[in-house]
Amino acid sequence: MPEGQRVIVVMPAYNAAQTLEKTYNDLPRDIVDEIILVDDVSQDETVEIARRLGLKVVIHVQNTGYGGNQKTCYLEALKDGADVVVMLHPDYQYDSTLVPELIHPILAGEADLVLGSRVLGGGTLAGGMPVYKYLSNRFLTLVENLAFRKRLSEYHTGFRAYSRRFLETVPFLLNSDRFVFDSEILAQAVAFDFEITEIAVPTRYFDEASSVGLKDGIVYGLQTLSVVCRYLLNSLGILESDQFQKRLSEIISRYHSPTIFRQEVES
Ligand SMILES: Nc1nc2c(ncn2[C@@H]2O[C@H](COP(=O)(O)OP(=O)(O)OP(=O)(O)O)[C@@H](O)[C@H]2O)c(=O)[nH]1
Ligand SMILES: [Mg+2]
Repeated sequence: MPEGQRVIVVMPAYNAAQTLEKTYNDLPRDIVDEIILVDDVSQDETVEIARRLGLKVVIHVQNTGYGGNQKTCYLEALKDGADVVVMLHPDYQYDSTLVPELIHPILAGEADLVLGSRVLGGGTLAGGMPVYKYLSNRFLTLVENLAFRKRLSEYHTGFRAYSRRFLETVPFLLNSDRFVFDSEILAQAVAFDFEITEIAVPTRYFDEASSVGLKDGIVYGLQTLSVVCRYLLNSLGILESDQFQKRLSEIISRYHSPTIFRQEVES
């Protein structure tokens, strides 16, 4: 809507019945053109609530995981003509009143990827982030900043905005179906040389806002380190990786391309 740009919010949802309506109510509707919720076979009333709220609902046949869910989210948003895509967890963990601030750098043409940083916001621990998650976040961020030659305050937020140009370029369909998808897409942003920026957002932790425990957290951390290694090996030319080299148009069936890409793709 702002400046003729179509803003679509996507929600990767899994058992979000307790928090979906609150998250929706905080969204500034005047700047959001469409909200898409992708349900990953929730066992609760997520789909019924989303339908009552009037969201566009896409239902997975089978549970794929958080990354798999995002793949559907972005494909749907591109098909629906998004210029800017906001990823918002329906677990009320992020302050959706801040969507205008989050998308501003993209609308202004200053960035293609914006991160809502809880570290930049300060009060990360006071907001309830468990100490072990905070320390791992700081450690992984340090490693990622060194590898990517950036100075971002955190890479592990789930509140992000992407430009259409970005989502039409990076081959995000090659990423994991698990939580590490979020780390992979950032490494792709660096590999494809997109401008990344961040805004400060508050930290909010409560029971329903987190399903990632110690075990999943460790898996996520180790997989993130492996993404960083793959990125470095690729950028040094030691081990080339399609994930950091192929464009989305090169990995998509040409029969689907016209519905996903705005410009015709040269083959
Ligand atoms: N599709 C899918 N989505 C999931 C799954 N588990 C969680 N989600 C969604 O992904 C979002 C993030 O999950 P969380 O468990 O809160 O993880 P997180 O926010 O990355 O980590 P925390 O910082 O611990 O909260 C939530 O909005 C869930 O609805 C899953 O198995 N499949
Ligand atoms: Mg969460």
